This record gives sequence, C-alpha cells and structure tokens, in this order.
Amino acid sequence: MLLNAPQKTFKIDYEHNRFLKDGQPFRYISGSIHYSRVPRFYWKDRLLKMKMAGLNAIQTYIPWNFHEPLPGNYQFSGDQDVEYFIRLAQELDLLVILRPGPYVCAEWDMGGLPAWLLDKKSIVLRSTDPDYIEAVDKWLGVLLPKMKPLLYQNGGPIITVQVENEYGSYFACDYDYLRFLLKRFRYYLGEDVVLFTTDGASEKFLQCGALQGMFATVDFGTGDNITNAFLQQRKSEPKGPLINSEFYTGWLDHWGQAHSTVHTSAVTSSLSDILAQGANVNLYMFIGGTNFAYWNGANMPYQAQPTSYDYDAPLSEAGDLTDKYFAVRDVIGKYEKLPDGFIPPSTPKFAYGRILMKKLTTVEDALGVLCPGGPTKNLYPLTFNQVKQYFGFMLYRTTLPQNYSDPTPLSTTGGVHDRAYIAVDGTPQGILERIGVWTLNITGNAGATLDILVENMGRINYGSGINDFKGLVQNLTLGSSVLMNWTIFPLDTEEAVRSHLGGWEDHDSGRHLRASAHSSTYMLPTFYVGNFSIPTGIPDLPQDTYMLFPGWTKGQVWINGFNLGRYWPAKGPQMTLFVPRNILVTSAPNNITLLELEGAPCRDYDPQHCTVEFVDKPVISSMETRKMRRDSKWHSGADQAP
Ligand code: 6DJ
Repeated sequence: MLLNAPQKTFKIDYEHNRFLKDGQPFRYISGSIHYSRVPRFYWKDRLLKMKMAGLNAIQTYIPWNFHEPLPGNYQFSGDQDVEYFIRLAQELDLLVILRPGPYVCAEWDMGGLPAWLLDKKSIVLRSTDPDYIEAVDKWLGVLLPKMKPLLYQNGGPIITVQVENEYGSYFACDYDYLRFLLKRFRYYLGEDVVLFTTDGASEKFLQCGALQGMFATVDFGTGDNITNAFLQQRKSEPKGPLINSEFYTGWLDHWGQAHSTVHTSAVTSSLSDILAQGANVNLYMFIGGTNFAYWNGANMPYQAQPTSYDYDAPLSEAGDLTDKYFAVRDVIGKYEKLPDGFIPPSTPKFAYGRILMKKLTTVEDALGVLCPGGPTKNLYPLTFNQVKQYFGFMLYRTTLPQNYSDPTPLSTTGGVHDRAYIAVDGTPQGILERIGVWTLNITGNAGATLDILVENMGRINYGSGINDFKGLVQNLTLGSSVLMNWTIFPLDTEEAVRSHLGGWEDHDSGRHLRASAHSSTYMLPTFYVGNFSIPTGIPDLPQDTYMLFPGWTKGQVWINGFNLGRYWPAKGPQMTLFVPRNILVTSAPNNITLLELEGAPCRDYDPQHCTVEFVDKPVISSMETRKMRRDSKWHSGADQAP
C-alpha cells in the first residue's frame, strides 16, 4: 500500500443502522450473478449491464465443486478464474458481496459441495464430522488466501463475506460447525472484514443460522411482508443495517413443471418499499445464466432442475435486457443516481437453421472409447462414488440367471438414482426412475445380457437429502431373484466426445448399429453427430443462438466438445438450450454431438426428420407459466420443493 494512501474501510455502524464505507454512510443495491453460470467471455458484458441498472454491488457464490472436482485438484483458470471475475467487477466500479459457502444451495449440484465428499458413505455434511471438517479446512486454506487481497480494506472490491448459506434450514443445527467456519474465515481474512449469515426471514431459521460474531441477514421475496421480514432480522440483530440478501426477482424451475415467473410490478413495488426503508438489498438473481454440463441441482422429493437458470431475472439467461430490467432500473433511479453512459445492447442471436444429424454409435457399441480403463466387477451394484465417477453416466451389465419367457418384473424400491435405460441383448425394454417408475417387465433367455445405463440427473442441493448417492444404490430384483455379478462401466463421455465421438468424418456410421425390430417406443442410448458452418458474407458472425430438438426426447448435447447441458423437450418446460457464441468457430465446421437416451426422430433413417435446429429465440416456457410461491411447506423448512 502507498504511504499516506487513505485507509479503506468498510464497517457496520450499529448506532445508525447502516454501513460506513471509508467513514461515509453507505447502502448497497446489489444483484446476484454466478460466474459459474456465465461463460467468462460474457462476464464483462453482464457486469456492465448490472452496473448500468444502477447497482453498486454484485453478489456471487463460489461453488466449491466447480473448483475442486477431485480432492486436491484445483481449477482456477478460464471459466473458473474467480479472482479475474472479482477484479473485473472492480474495474467496472462494482463492489462484491462474496458467498464462498462452503455450502451454497443455489440449485447447483449438491449445493456446491464436491460429490467426492460422499466417498465416505456415512459423512454428515455441513457439520463437525471430522472428515467433512478436514476437507473444508483444506479448501478454505486454498480459497480464502486468494480472496484476502481482494477485500475492500486491502484495495479490492469485496465488502462483505457470507459464511455458509441458510444454515438455519438444515437439520444438523451444529453451532460448533458455524464456530469452526467463523474461526477459519477470521484466520484467513482478518478481523476487519464484515462476515454475515443469511437465512429465511423467520425466527426458526435464524435460530440455527445466526451466530454471534457474524451479522445476521434475511432473504425473502415479493410475497412476503417486508416489515415483518425485517422484524425477524431485528430479533437477531437489534441494531445495524437492514439487509435482504436474496430478494427474489423470479424463481427456480424443475423439469416437468411450468416455468416460474414473478410479475415485474410485484418486483418493483417490493423493491421500492425495501429501498424506501433505507435497507440494503441483493436481487436474486439479477442474471441467472445456465447450468452447463451436469451442474444443475435437484429438490426433494426428487425433481431435477433444468439446464436454463433464467430465473425470470431482469437480465435473461442470455444476458438480454428485459422489461423487468428497465422497470427495476427506474425504481433504483428514484433512490440513487444512475450512472452515466450507454447500456450495452442485448447480444444479437442468429438462426443457423436445421442441421442434419447422423447416428454414430450406441453407447453399448462404444464402450471401448467410453470406458478405456475397462469395467469393474462386483457381486452387487456399486454406486458412482464407489467407482469414483461423479457425474454423467454408468453402464451396469449382468446376465439373466434363467429364462424369462413371460414378462417378469425388474424391480427396485427407489434404488435407481436417477434414471435407468434398460436393454436385454441390445433390445431396449424401457426405463426405471427414482420416483414413480420402480418396475419394468422384461423378457429374455438365460445368459442374455442385461444392460442398464444409469443417468445422474443432478444432486439434491437443499435439505436433508444432499447426501445424494448416484447409480444403482440398491439391489435390483428380477422376479424373485436378486441380480448379481455385475460388470460396471464408468463412462468418460467428456473425453470420448472430444477424441472419438465429436464428429462424423472418421466414422462408418452404420457399421455398429443394430436397428431394433422390437416394437418398443424406446431406442438404445445412442450418439448422433452433425455439424454446421458459420455462413460467410454476413457481418458479426458467429452470434449466440438457441438449439431446438424437434422430435428428440432426452439427452445430453456437446458443441465442439463443450458440454452445453441436458435437453428434455419431452418433459419441458425448457425446449431450447442457450448456445453462447464463444464456443462456436468460424475456421471449421462446428461439431454437434448428442447422446440421445430414449428416442430420436431418425428411426427410418429419414434425413428430413433427423435434425436439430438453431433458432434466434429461446423457448423455456413450454407449459403454462407458474407464478412463484414460497408456500408454507417450503417455508417451514420441509424438504419439499415449492
Ligand atoms: O440461498 C438459497 C439460494 O441459493 C435460497 N433459496 C434459493 C436459492 O437456492 S430456494 C431458491 C432457496 N432456499 C430454500 C428455501 C428455504 C426456505
């Protein structure tokens, strides 16, 4: 620090119920953006739009599992370069409210906790369980020293740091765990930084969520009574700034349920009331972004969240300006001076049109490239954790112990986490699901191969179910026999798509295919490939686009090896996937790989139907829109989605 440079400070002024920034009264109007849900390429664009809305701060989580995919393997570059993201915010004059967890909830796989924590089967997450504490301690020892120079008092933009997240709604209520975190945060970040907690605005949540030494804040949405919500905060913090750490601009979605929205007028009127009280507020989300790859979470009873995390926020998933954006900006403008300058426009979108897809290979026939390390054998099924595969898919194979000429039930009692695609001797039989579909009748001869491809659809991110093991987590029975002698193939789809399944030039596409004579509506899980070139002669290409899946059922999609996420048009409400332009190339054709799990529109090899389409408008609301509601069950902390 320069000699004589004025000391930068950010403190709570308890006497006057406010913050003091460099000794001056200060209140933040912040918005949530999760850098893990926006490509680095677009960080600056989104941050600038947030600044131009009149925000003076942004809030972000740091999802631990995004940075430590395997124990001791730390990722902090490219899209994972959180330090760069924070510096970028600072360059744009935005302060930062940091939420490093270690648990974050956020509709993110396992609430941001790394799945490898579950390698110890009995671990009690978010508690003083010694194995959990040891892992957290190591992680904080890596992360927090990186954050220290970014604190406001050290010349950076971080004004406050949240410890844990909504801990009061977790069953463990382990104060020693919160005390441990407080100590470690203080050790790494120093005594000066404002540490805080966030909980639902009710005494019950604050009881286990708040702890002496950290400033207690609340979260609530448009449906809640603001005066009452802040009264709840006052029960924990009789003095100090009023803070809504998550004011909901929209709400989350689940596959198979209508897209959630919150009416703009409800957002603006509550926001105005909050600001009129002189309170600090963070709009959750200001831009939701995308759950790329396998990062979505799920709620209990098991309902997975889709790829889009649009959240009906003021900036759309693709960063576009919405009516809500301008309405929110107008409200902020009534309380604070809006910045001078131009609002960056929405990015242009391009409809690249229909692209022919071609069958490449079934999963079964590609096991050599999908599982180069070979399978593991075990008497009973092993979970994903037991073979140290944490995301995606595993194939479980055994043989039928006897002849089943009559349809015989293949059964589980909820032991399929989360969806299983079943075939006998290469003939698709149907699907088992974690909830609701626990039995499937199959036929086959003794010695026939039973293949069960199990999909991890995202780990539960909230409540007591976050120890969410994947794969076949119980035995399966066929008739009255427990199936045994499994051969288990963990599938490395990412590497296989990059090296073998990413394009069609080198493949003899028909060679391995066994078109099924079976009348089932299901097909074997199969890879399809296609490609498209960016047209020449049109200025400013490539542009962002949206991918549509006409006639396709459910699967995973990659473009140029980048895992865009899950598609499930048969379920909705999300029909299109956002494709940011930074993953597209102009120098060569762009390779598309689909892993279609259930049924492609390509059966008769009719090229007319075997297509995907790139369009210039999103469709994330194929079912009637659902108004967000934090109902009493949700509020009571029961493990129920709203
Ligand atoms: O902090 C949580 C957010 O990450 C709060 N919240 C949001 C996000 O997950 S559902 C949507 C939720 N909390 C669960 C409800 C608690 C009463």
